[in-house]
Amino acid sequence: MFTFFSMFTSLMLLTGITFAELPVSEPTSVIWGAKVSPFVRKVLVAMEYKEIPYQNQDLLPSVILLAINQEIPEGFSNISPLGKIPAFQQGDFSIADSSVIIAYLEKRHPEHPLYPQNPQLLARSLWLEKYGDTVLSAVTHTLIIESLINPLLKVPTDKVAIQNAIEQELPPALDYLEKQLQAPWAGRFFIGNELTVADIGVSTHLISLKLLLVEIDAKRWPLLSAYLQRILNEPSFKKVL
Ligand SMILES: N[C@@H](CCC(=O)N[C@@H](CS)C(=O)NCC(=O)O)C(=O)O
Repeated sequence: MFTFFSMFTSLMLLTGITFAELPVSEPTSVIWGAKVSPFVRKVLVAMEYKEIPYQNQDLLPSVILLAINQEIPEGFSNISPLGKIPAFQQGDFSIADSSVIIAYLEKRHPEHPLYPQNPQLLARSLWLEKYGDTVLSAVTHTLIIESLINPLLKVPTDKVAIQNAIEQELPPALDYLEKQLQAPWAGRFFIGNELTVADIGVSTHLISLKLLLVEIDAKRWPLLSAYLQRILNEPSFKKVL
């Protein structure tokens, strides 16, 4: 009798697929966090670049949800122990922190690598990612808190803090990045001609500046300003923005 099983086996013989090769459907990867966060954007761009399907679960950090009397989704504190965004969840596996998530994705999905193979270039790309996450993030953090979050919480905006961030803290950080684009190892991107985690880590904060209407002066930072234009034309960024 031609059963469903024999029909299935014949189909496999015809297509040359064996049982071991049958695609196992994986649980969907979920990125928790609102896209307005530069750190969430960082992970979403990495997912797009690596062509990993995902679902983005829009969510503000726990500290803000509490301040505006909104509920923290059940189980979120297990997924993100510090209540920060982004957090990654796939089935019963979860992990927080943008750099940790991208390192995991690189191991799990080595296609379209974001880490250079050369050890020194790898170190340089990790350094620039860290520079974005610390130095640039300090500036964007002040601007996001003062111009977006405080009005939401009905807290007065500290205009002096905004002015200091834009006029005192930002220019030397952009000077440093301009120099990095003159380095012998730089190309279209910070490290050669392929996108790396350095580009994602730095430009996610440059994009926050742009969204907050803080422009990079092309006269003072010509390479960086042209670089940001290139980044904004990259398909992985375009899909997230
Ligand atoms: N090192 C973390 C930083 C994440 C982060 O600070 N996210 C902000 C939103 S942009 C947040 O959740 N802040 C809430 C808090 O600090 O409690 C990462 O790379 O993911």
